[in-house]
Amino acid sequence: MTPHETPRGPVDSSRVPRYAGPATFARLPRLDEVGTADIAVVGVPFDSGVSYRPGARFGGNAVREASRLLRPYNPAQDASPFALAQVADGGDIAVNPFDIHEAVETVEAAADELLGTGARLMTLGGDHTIALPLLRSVARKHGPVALLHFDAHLDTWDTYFGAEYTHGTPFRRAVEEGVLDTSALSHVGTRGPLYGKQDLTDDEKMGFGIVTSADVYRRGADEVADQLRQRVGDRPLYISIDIDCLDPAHAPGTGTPEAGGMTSRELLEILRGLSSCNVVSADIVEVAPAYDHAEITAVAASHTAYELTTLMSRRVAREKSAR
Ligand SMILES: [Mn+2]
Repeated sequence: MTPHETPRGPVDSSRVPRYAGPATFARLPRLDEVGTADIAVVGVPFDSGVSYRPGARFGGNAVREASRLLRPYNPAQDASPFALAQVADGGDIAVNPFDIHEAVETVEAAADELLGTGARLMTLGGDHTIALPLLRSVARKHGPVALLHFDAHLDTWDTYFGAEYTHGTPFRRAVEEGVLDTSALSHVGTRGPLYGKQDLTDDEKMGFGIVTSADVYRRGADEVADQLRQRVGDRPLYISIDIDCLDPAHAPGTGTPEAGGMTSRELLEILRGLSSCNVVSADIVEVAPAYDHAEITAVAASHTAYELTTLMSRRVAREKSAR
């Protein structure tokens, strides 16, 4: 897209009701309708890496359905994300459900292609396995990236049943492969029982800091966002959000729920506090609609994607005006 071209926005809801027509993310155009995008929203319907409840392969489309109600102006960030940048729905990456290694390769190749067009990625999972190929691809473009990982769990375990690629292991693999900047790694929303204290020792050795769910409650979203922003600085930042970072009251539709989580309000406020950060791509994973009720989880995920998209579109606009 040339800098003077006006981004094509969502379907006009004063003419076509929000519940009508195809459910692209936020009723935005498809990527093939606009050619290239500053931010491509892409689904990854893959859940062969889960250790407990399956079903996140249906997450992307559930989030798209729930995103019909997103409106064009975001007052919390004082920005119209779909006017600042071309955001488009790139459809789904078709991955092999029977071969995890092949699926990981497919996601990586698709991400390479999209990032190669200059787009930032807003990925809708799928289970957390997909963060590894996405991080590989992002690091190929930007070098090792800072990571904010919102999750009840560490996801830095080594293997499950001998498998190295699972939804509980992507960030250990990413550290081993050198695709993360180990001076700027944080988990946020961590809680729940572990296999042993060694899990925390190993995680710390990899370079992760931890902001627990209880820390967020005690210190508040603003202070937590300040701390995360200082840790990340202006490094290229990848944000990975496992929807189970939220309490099951706010996100029941997920594979490995843990009590005592953040509220959706806390998550959204922390993200809004990261407005100066250089978010180069992001994912939202582990939305499993079969366990959802009244779209509670999908609505939370769609609003989370909206805040992430706004962060990225503001950064795109700043970079364009600086050129
Ligand atoms: Mn996870």
